[in-house]
Parts: sequence; C-alpha cells; structure tokens
Amino acid sequence: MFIDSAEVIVTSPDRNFVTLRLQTDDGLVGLGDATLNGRELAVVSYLRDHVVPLLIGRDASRIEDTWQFLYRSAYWRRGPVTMAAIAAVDVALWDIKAKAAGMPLYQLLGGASRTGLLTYGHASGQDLPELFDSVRHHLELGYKAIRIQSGVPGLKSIYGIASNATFEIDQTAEGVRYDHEPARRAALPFEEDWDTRSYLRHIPTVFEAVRNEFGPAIPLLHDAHHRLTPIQAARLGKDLEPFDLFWLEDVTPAENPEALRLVRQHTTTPLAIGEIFNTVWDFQQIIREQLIDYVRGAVTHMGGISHLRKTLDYAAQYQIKSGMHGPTDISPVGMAAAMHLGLAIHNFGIQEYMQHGERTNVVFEQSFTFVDGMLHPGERPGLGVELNVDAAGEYPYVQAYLPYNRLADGTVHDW
Ligand code: EZ4
Ligand code: CO
Repeated sequence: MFIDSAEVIVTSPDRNFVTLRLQTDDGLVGLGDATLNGRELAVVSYLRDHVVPLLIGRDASRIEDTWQFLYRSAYWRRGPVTMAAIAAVDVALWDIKAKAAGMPLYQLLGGASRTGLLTYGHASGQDLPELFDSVRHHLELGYKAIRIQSGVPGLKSIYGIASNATFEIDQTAEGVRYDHEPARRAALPFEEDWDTRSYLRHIPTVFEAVRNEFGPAIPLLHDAHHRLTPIQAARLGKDLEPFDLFWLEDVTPAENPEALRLVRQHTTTPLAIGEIFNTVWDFQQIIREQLIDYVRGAVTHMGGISHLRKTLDYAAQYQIKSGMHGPTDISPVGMAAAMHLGLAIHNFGIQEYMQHGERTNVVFEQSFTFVDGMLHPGERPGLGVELNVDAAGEYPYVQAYLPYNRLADGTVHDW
C-alpha cells in the first residue's frame, strides 16, 4: 500500500480550512486537517513544498515511522506550522489504515471506552439577558455542559462573544451559524480592547447570576484566553470557587507553563491549558507536577493522533484528562479525529464542540452524530469524513486574521 498522490486542498466555505488528501495505489483516500487559524498558507507551503514530495511512494501503512521521519529529518522541530503539517499526514494515514481494515478508526485505537463523548458548547452575551438566551439555546440543542463568556462593562469588543463576530460574507445567511468564530475576513486583524481589572471584577458576578438562573448542576466552563498574570489568575480561580466550574481555561500565556504552580497554590478551581501547545514536551512539566486537570491539545495542532495519544497516555498516569480543543477552526476532519481518539482513550474528559456551518457540512460529508449533548464518530470505515472536492473548489481561500488586543493607553496585550 503506497502513497500515490498527495494533494493540499484549501477551501473557505464558512471559514478557511486546509486539508491534506492522500491516495494509495490501491485507491484508498485518507484525509488530514492542517488548519492553522490566520496562518493557513504557511502550513500549505510547508506541506506542498517540503512534505508532499517526501510522501510519494512511501509505504502508507508505516504511520509511526512516517511521523518520526517527518519530525526528526526536518531538524527544525516543533512549532505550530510544522506540527499541523505532521498532524495532517498522521491523521490521513490513520484514515487509510482504518479504511484498509474496514473499521471505524476508534476500533484501531483500542475500541470504544464509552458510548459517546460529553461535549460543551459556547454560550455568550454582551450582557446577562443575551447570555441567558444563549445558555437556553444551548440547552435546547442538547448540550449538557456550557462555556460561559460575557461582555465586560466599558469594553466594546472582547473575546468569546458571538454577537461581536462579523463576517464579510453571508454571516446572516440562513443556516450559517457560529457560536463564536473569532477570525475575521479582512486584510488586517481587528482590534479589540481589554482591561484586566474590569474583567476580574465582572466575571464572578456573571457566574453568580448564571448559577442563580440555571442551578448548581450544569457543568460550566470559562476561558480567560491567556490574559492574566499568575497572581491575577490565582485570584480569579479563588473568586470563582463558589460557582463550581468544570474548568478555567488558559489563565496565563503559554510561554511559562510553570506559572500555574502559583495559581495552583491558591485555588481548587480545575485548570485546563494547551490549545496552542504543539508537543508532549510543552505539557511535560505541568503534567508531571499535576498543575493542570485537562489537556486542551487538539489532534490538528499536536502532531496528529499518534502524538496526542502519547501525551494523553502520559497525562492519564497523573489523573489528568482530555479536553481537546474543538473550535470551528478545527475542520470536520480534525473533529472526527478527535472523536475517534476521545472514544478510545480511558482518560477522556470532555470535547469542545461548536458546530460548523451549512456550507462546511456540504464540503465535508460526515458520519458523526450529536444526540443529547453527546458526540459519536459513527461506524463508517476510517474517520467517516469525505471531502467533496468539487464543492471545496467553489470556495477559494479568503484572507482572514484573528483579532488582537490593546489596552486603553494603546499597549498591545495578549489576545
Ligand atoms: O481562540 O480557536 O477555547 N477556544 C478558543 C478558541 C480560539 C480559536 C483560535 O483560532 O480559545 O476560540
Ligand atoms: Co480556549
């Protein structure tokens, strides 16, 4: 079983996606997601210019060897571009292997450890009435766990609020619905504003209101999106303790993961981190020291199923669970890979699930189900996702960037 062709397909049905499509000499097709939000074309070049030529003629069954070859032969290791490219190859090869075996991929990963995957969706609002409506909407959709993001008085536009999002094309068209897609289609990144003191004052009042309205039982999550210092993060964790969060995410920036030591000393609010991490080494210390409770790494950005599985197996030894990143910038291919892995591993925690738009679901034909807030990848051989190449061709790449933050005095702040 040899790799006969390798194509990198860029499509932008509702947003940009980068997909690697491998085909073997016996006609099996494997897909891998290589989408890196706002930096998509760098991964396209990495794959097209430097990886695709190495793949043609390789034995498609040698997944681990191919991973090690791509990782070590480059010399320049790690980083989001490299690891997204390797992830796409890894996932496409797993897809092919499972199709060759005639099994859904989770069977090759050890079979199902559960009947379905608990998910969480994104509720948000500029103010409490808008937020409550959004929570109710998510409950109606079946979600059993909900992330809460709120506007902050005095700030015009901040991360995580669906009604802030603007898309150049058709955001209001029927069927197109995103909880929150932060990337905007424009030539320049959109500027948002930030004030940590206002945020820290306001967020506990939001959680108090949500608990009063929706009761103590529903798991609630919150994303601080890399904006706090360790001591600010410690205070937020403490202030949120009465509201029993499922997790508090990305409290401090990714560069100093050991900053979580200080946060941990002060709060029992569970911590999740790592959506922008790329390798097991980024997680090594914080897993070993038990500084986190959930690993946010995505298959798409962590070098694929092979490498994220190693990371999660390591985490399992410390009672740390998966909380794989699942925003709309993970394509249906990346989401399917996450579902198969999540179904198979023992230490599954929760899966983020935001739901793609209608056009995306036409470009990517999928077999997963979402019933009563639980995801299941389905029983089709492989990942269970097929790329409709003709439909993909109707939506060429559109330049889009993630926003960035400035403080009131004009200083650039972490976004
Ligand atoms: O900002 O996926 O938890 N989810 C997140 C996301 C990220 C985007 C970046 O591409 O933090 O909304
Ligand atoms: Co996040």
